[in-house]
Amino acid sequence: MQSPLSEFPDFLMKKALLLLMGGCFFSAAAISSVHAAEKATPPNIIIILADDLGWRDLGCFGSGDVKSPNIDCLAKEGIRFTTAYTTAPQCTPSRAGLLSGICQSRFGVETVIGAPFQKFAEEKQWGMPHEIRLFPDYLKPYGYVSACVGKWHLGYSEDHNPLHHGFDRFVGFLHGGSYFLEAPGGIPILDGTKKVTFDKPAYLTDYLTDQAIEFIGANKHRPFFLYLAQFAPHVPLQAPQEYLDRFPDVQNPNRRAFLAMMSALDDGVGRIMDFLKANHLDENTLIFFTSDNGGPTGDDPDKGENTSRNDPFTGVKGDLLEGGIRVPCIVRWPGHLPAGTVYDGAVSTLDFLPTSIAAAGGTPPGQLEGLNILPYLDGRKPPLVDRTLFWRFGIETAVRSGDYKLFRPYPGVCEFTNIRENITEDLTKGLESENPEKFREMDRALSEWSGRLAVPIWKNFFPEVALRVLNRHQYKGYEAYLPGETSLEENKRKWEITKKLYRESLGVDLDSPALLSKEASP
Ligand SMILES: [Ca+2]
Repeated sequence: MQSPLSEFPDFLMKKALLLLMGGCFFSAAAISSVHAAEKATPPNIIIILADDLGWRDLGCFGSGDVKSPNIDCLAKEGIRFTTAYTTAPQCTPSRAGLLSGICQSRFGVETVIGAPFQKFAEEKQWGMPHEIRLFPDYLKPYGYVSACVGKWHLGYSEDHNPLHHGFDRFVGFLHGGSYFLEAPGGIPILDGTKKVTFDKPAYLTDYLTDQAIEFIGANKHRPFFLYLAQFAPHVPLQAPQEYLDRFPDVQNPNRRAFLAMMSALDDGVGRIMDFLKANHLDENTLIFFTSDNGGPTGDDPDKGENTSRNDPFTGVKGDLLEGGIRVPCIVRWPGHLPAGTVYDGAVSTLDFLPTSIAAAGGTPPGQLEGLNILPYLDGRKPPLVDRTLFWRFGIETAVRSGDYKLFRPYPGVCEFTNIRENITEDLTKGLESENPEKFREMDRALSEWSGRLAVPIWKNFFPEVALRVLNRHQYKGYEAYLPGETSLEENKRKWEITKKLYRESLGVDLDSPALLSKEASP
């Protein structure tokens, strides 16, 4: 294993070399002066969140065909994390955890808002509870202005507009999905609360980049927080010809579109960096880049699959295997964090908020669950190797503690392994019998943690996720699957199939009030 801090002794040497090479390099500011600067001028903070981007889907994470020179450059100028986790394997709960700094299951935002509940979300005003504070509220005392640009997915009704959750500016869409080429069409793009009208066709990824740059330009003389939640590379797989033309030799149209979408996402990062540099803002800006969940691998866009890759991990968007929750992650803050390093310690998107508060000169309040990771990254504290992280997503639960992981795909079944040695989570390498003491300790911790969580405000299970985990454990014979959301009637049918699946295979009653909130049933 590479030590998280193994590259530190070479750090200054590397920086000098990079400066000499004149390419994509670290700024000349000295790390030794940074802690005084931390208190002087609060840095701008930018989170760039990709949607459904798998762990392998960047050049700097080893993808052979994804071209991401600008995102790779962030990694060369910052830290690349090999063991970064989101708090959930799907959009809504993952975003709720990231923006609040609190595990979303503590306040009932446990599964996704969307099919088959799309129609109920607005009517029942499901969304981020208003009493839970988000990034903008925590940063406001330090003089920050905040913008949410892109996908929200934390409530569709007007009272859940980001403007009602502390953001000063919002441009984007409230729903979980949109179109790339038809946008503006289909799902409305909002500027604040008003629907945007477009004079000419726009490509969503480029449009959101434009809006991000406009916000930065308008606020360059004060500290700003920009949450840029790009929709790429989520389905539908759509890209304009100019991006498709960059991949003329790719035969698979879905893969070609994915690569083109990634190219647009990467161009956007490059344009933002160019703008920051041109305005002398890039050195005093802390940037996080990550994905909201693991990739929905596979090649059937009708099932939400986008050809993304999570290898070497097993699992996909929707489950708590590594492929569902381990994501590519990069953090860049010149002069404060070492450039061009790789960090193997376990970090979480829950860490983004406390880290940002610390960077702004504050002390993260006790209710936040993540860590200020700055002292772990600049060598003031030892590597994060023994950390414990918990997950609950519907009936799936998991805990990682140091090198061990315990995953319960559904009640009564567990997978326990050394995740560092068994990164593919091969079921034949289970350790329950070899290390029963550790197993019992983690199992107890997981059920105690889970027992303290809130009852979900809504429940949303997917037959396809159930099928995957059942098949992994040799439950066969369930082929029923209704893709997408078509009508209320079909939604109800989909829900009935899900319930039947769990009841007959596992004896689990999804309508049980003890398991989940009754209120949320359609
Ligand atoms: Ca997602």
